[in-house]
Amino acid sequence: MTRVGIALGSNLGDRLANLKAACDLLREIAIPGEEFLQSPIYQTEPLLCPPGSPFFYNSVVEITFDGDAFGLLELTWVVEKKLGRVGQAERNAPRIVDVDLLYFGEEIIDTEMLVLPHPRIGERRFVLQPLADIRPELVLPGEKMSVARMLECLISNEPSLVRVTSTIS
Ligand code: PH2
Ligand code: MG
Ligand code: MG
Repeated sequence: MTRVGIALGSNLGDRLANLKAACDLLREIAIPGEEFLQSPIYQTEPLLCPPGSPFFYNSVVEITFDGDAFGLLELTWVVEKKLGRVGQAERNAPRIVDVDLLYFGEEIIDTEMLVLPHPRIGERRFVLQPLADIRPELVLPGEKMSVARMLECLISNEPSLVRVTSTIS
């Protein structure tokens, strides 16, 4: 059994409902009775998205999962599909939901399909802030600093995030 961090984002349709629905599906994947951590939801400015993209709602959850990282990766695709996400040609085009693995326990994975910990955690306030809300003391595999410290050290042009709710559900 492994503690796993997962980032959720939505910038299409009812963003709050989309994040809640994703969270409900992740509850079905998580081991029942184990702690299900969920950050507040933030409204965030699109980063490296096509011009005119809507603002995102972002949050992070941490669950306990029984299985391997690639199995969980496939389940995240199932969640995205169930909520109606369709493949788009344009990079970072608006999406109903984006479910990204951030870390899988202590594992370091570097394959074409999956890189963990997620290589851009340290650059993204829309990930670091909600992650620091739920796991400030966490030191990601391969890192020296805690997540809270990474957030303090973040140099980013992203404007500060606007908190929309205190938890997802
Ligand atoms: N996701 C991206 C690219 N840019 N910007 C924000 N604010 N939030 C996201 O979730 C996001 C992004 C790629 O998945
Ligand atoms: Mg993403
Ligand atoms: Mg993704």
